[in-house]
Amino acid sequence: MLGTMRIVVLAGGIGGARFLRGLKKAAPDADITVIGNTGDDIHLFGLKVCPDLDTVMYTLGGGINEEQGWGRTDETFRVKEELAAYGVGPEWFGLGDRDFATHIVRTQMLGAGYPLSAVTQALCERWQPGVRLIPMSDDRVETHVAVTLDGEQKAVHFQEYWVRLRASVDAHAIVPVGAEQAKPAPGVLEAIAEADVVLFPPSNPVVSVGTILAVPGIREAIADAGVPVVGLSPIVGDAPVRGMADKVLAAVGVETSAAAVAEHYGSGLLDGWLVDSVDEGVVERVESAGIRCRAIPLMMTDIDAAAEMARAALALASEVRA
Ligand code: FO1
Repeated sequence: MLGTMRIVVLAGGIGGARFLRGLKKAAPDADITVIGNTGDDIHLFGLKVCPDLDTVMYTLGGGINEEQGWGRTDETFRVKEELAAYGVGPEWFGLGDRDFATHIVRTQMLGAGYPLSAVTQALCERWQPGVRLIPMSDDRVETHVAVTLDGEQKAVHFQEYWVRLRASVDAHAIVPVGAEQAKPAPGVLEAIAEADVVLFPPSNPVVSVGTILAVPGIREAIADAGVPVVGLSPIVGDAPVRGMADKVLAAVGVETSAAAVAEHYGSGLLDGWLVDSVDEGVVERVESAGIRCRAIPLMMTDIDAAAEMARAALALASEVRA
């Protein structure tokens, strides 16, 4: 390919961030735009928290808590303890002191009238993630999960479902509240139109990539861009590599398997799909759905493993382009 390769990646939290770290290593000269999921965002203590944007920013900027995969390194929880002493919760969400500073700056800028995309750019001035990180939308979108608790049907915020309930109850429905009215943030559609390749990392297909695709215009722009779209399965064997993809896939009627997730995206969107070596057996099924498929190791055990996955995704992209 002549010139700088322009890559657009739709990213959720941990899986997206770790894949991006590998992609940067695999394609150091590429121009990478990350469209981040903001459906996980939550307002707590009067502050706006954007877990997925922050996970990408901290991971690529060297500030992430590696073991946890979210939050800051060397974290302390003094502020949270003091809030708890006032009886102010929620106690189930772990916000550390260093992380708090990010949310204070973000909330202050939003209050001053800056859109989330401009705020994210300002936060990235510090972290220098080496990619252009854009929220999917400047408009508020909040993923809610319909559950039955104590015999009662109710909708809870995604963070409450995942962090407080630990996805221990079935999800009946996943609703990206506000998505229908949301507009893609400035730069999102332009980046897609100018991309040479679009990648879906092994992020959650429903609450991460699915939420981004639910913003009107984004799915259409990707399908119409006329460039290879390649995804990596977040399901290995019959289980999610991390997180609760099985619970939220069940809520949208999709079986937890690498092949079913590819079919869920569909050949109208996806040109190529990478599955783990243990799922070699589904390659034929995915290909018969009109999606080019390869089986390779998909465990991001370290940066080199993630870089190998990124190389395979880019190789599959050039293969489907040919
Ligand atoms: N995940 C947890 O399991 N427990 C937490 O207390 C928690 C706090 C938290 C604070 C800031 C942040 O950026 C992320 C945080 N996460 C926490 C991760 C987050 O809940 C999810 O993993 C993502 O939203 C899913 O992509």
